[in-house]
Amino acid sequence: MNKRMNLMFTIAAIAVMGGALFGSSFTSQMTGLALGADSSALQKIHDMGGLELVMPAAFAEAGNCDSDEYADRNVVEFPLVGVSIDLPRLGGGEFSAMTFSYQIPGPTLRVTQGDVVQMTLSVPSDESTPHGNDMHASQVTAVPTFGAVQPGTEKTYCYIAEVPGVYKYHCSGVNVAAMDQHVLQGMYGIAIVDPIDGYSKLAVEKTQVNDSGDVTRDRQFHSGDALEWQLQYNQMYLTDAGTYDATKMFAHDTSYTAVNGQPFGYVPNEIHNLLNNGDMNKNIFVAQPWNSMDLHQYQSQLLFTPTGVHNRIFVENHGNEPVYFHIVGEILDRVTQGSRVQSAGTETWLLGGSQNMIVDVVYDEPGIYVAVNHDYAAIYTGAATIFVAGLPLPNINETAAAISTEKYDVIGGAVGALAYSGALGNPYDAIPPYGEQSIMHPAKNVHCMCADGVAEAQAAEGAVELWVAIPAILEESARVAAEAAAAAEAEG
Ligand SMILES: [Cu+2]
Repeated sequence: MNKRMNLMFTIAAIAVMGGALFGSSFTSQMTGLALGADSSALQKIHDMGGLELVMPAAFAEAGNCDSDEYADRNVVEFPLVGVSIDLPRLGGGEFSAMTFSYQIPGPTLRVTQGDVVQMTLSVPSDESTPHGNDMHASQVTAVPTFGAVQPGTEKTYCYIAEVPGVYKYHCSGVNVAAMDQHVLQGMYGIAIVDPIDGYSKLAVEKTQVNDSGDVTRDRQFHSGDALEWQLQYNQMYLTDAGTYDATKMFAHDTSYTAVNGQPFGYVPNEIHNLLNNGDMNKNIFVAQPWNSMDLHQYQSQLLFTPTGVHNRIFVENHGNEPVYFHIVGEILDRVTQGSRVQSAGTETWLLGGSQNMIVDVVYDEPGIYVAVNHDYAAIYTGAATIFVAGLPLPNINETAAAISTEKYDVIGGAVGALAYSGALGNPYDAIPPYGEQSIMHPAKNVHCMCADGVAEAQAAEGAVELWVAIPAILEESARVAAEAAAAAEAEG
């Protein structure tokens, strides 16, 4: 059997499985390529009464939330909605997104090792397909726990988060059928399970010249508290119409590489240009694809951090291409998976599909650093994420100082926070929910590949709508300048 036939066989088998379990509901999800092969086998399974008959009845209790085991533990509820919506795509137009709770990625769950997670997935009655949720942080029978939830119904299961680390969760499609489509169109997210005894302190390799003039090791330590980030990688395979393109997926022909649901979602925009002496042609990065305040929550943003601070980055690869995680200009000070350190002082760390890590990094020098998937096809399709450490941009500092007013102290906020996030905030969707050892970001701005309702909820939590704030700051600055000029003229 050649490779192609093997592939066809696998797809046919999955189609049979999905079809047998869920009758005809799966068929709209499968591509013609997948279905053509073996409808007679499908009929045979159907005639047998479906594969569901082979499920042991004991599994009916899987994920039951009434277990005595949970009695004295902290229970964390995690409600999700499986829903299809249209979202904007790079270059204009929209794509047919599938989401958990109207956002890509879905909400991040954060618990402590030993907590009980009570996950409820509900699917609205007008949704065109069932969905399921496979949480990699759980250790429960996959069938029927991760099985499809029909439109108009909901399903709850519980598990103990026993092992610390970062874990993806993802739609399981219609009992595996069309799982590729559901995940690659947006149904994925992460759970962070904090270690029960906390994050360990970070050692960073440095050298120094001692009093005798010898170069010696100067290992520097940072506490386990950190400024935290989340970066989730995935591929997008789209037709021109914005629907899922299975042919491209099988060919590994990536349309875009998304980071937190958006290709090039963390690069400079016109706000930074406005501050950069207002020279809109002098970009500080070559590509500014989401470059207008009219884009609201979809406008690209930057990640701002002070120098000398312990950054903890939770990274997940949701896709089916490897992620060669590298930060241009930096060395990864530590790489951890689960509670085991895998490497320290390393240039790049490789994540296969559905693999994760925690990267600890301290930026020593003020400047621009770019987190990439060091696969050129990935970089140029969206996997470039810009960190700005400290206050390294003199033009912006000068302009920010000039537009600072009593009402909007732009430069004061930035200087006070030792990073531009003190004035512009950090993008909401790049920040995981705060844990016990999180250093607070000075401010957040509204940013996400999400429906307007999610953006409004971020704003209600205090995140800054920069498309509102920046014009107001500029207007106020102009008013103050005009008043000063009028006063000077009156005196003159
Ligand atoms: Cu789904």
